[in-house]
Amino acid sequence: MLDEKLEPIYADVLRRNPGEDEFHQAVREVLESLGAVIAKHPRYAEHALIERICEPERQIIFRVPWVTDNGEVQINRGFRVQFNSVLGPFKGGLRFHPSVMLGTVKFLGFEQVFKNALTGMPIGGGKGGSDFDPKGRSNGEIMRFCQSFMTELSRHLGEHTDVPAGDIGVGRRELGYMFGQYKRMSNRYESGVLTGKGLTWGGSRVRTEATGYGAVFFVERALATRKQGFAGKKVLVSGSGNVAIYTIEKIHQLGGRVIACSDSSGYVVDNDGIDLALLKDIKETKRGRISDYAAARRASATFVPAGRIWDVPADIAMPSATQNELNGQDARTLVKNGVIAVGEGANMPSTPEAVRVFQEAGIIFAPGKAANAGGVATSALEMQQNASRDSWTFEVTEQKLGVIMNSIHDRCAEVAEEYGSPGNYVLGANVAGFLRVADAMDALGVI
Ligand code: NDP
Ligand code: 2IT
Repeated sequence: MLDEKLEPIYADVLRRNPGEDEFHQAVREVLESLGAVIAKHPRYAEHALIERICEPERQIIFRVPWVTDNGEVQINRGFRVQFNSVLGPFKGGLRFHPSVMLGTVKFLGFEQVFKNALTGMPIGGGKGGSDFDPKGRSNGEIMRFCQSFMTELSRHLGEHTDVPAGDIGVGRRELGYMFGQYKRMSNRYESGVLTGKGLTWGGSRVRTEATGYGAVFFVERALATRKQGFAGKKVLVSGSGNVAIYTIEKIHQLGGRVIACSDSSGYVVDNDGIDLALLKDIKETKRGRISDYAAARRASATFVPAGRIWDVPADIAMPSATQNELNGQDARTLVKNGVIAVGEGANMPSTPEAVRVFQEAGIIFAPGKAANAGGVATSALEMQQNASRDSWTFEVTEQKLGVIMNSIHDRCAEVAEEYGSPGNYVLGANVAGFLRVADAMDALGVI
């Protein structure tokens, strides 16, 4: 429910951003949490502070022309939404997927503002990407696309201005091509302009693993509040990309068993537990499909084309693919099958109805902007290492990630309690993130 003072603000967001359903959804979720804030501290409803937070500082849309291996000219659209820089340079990933449109990038940028605030680190929020579809493209085509994309985007970036990283469809390879082009154009070795870099060219250890590991650390800490843990638990992890793979890795290290994962063509169930070395080989090295996994593990695995992974009975679910991939019906199925915790590795993977079902069932629900913040937090650690020309060991970096995730968890829990809803990590994350951004905005005048 929206507080009546917030209703006109939301109506204005709908009016100013027509057709951007995902952005509306993300804003509404945060506004629903802010009723409790303005009831306690009415000053946050003044000076159009909330309205300003809902409006991006800058939105950039550009043409990305490139040439296929066959010599055909293609046109894609590039985006960068620089949402809020009150806490530091704009920071957030780039997504290459055919579904990307302005509303997608705006929803992700808006989430990123609060997520980055929750990390406690000096980073603002932004997001970018393109409707380019990397599937089936050669290395040469990916490189030419990335170079053209960066040629235009570069004029808006800088280590003190805006610092992109990866997201769906953008990993080490794409970041390499983009960093190479930025370096040529700027004639500077400006390591801090991108994060998620390779270890030989300014990257940080643990950045590859960070989002998945961090999500598992958050859920492990939440489970501990109920005297539980991952050990011995059966887990579903949707997706099989960067976040999913390292979620599975950390769950296995903690003694849990991931029995199913997926991609956009369907899911696999492997009752012996997902063979991670095989999954990495198929997904990271061969860039294959999840059905290839089932074909290689005939004895224990089955492939279910186009089905719902959430139908598989399990103790814990970690949606780690994409937005709105888990709906109200899926949530009811999970609850009926006895799920005790849901941790979002992806951004906004549960629909509002699904979130309600989890909350009414009283299970642990860890929202993406808190649970998946380990990725961007480790990006901020990469920026620290770049600024000091230093490079830390895996152990030191992972330990820092663990400390950050515990502190995000504890801050969300503390704020949820303070605002009258103990255990409500959605409220805790939205309010804790909002307060940090709002206080800084207020201090800097009307910006
Ligand atoms: P990847 O591109 O590495 O993997 C994405 C996975 O999700 C693939 O298995 C892909 O399947 C699946 N997927 C993507 N889109 C869809 C769709 N529309 N329907 C069904 N499946 C889909 O991306 P990441 O692992 O990096 O990102 C996953 C999620 O985590 C996203 O929500 C992202 O915003 C979020 N995130 C990522 C962070 C990071 O550091 N990378 C940090 C925080 C959040 P297929 O290959 O078939 O397309
Ligand atoms: O959604 C996210 O937090 C990311 N894709 C990572 C952003 C980053 O800058 O590391």
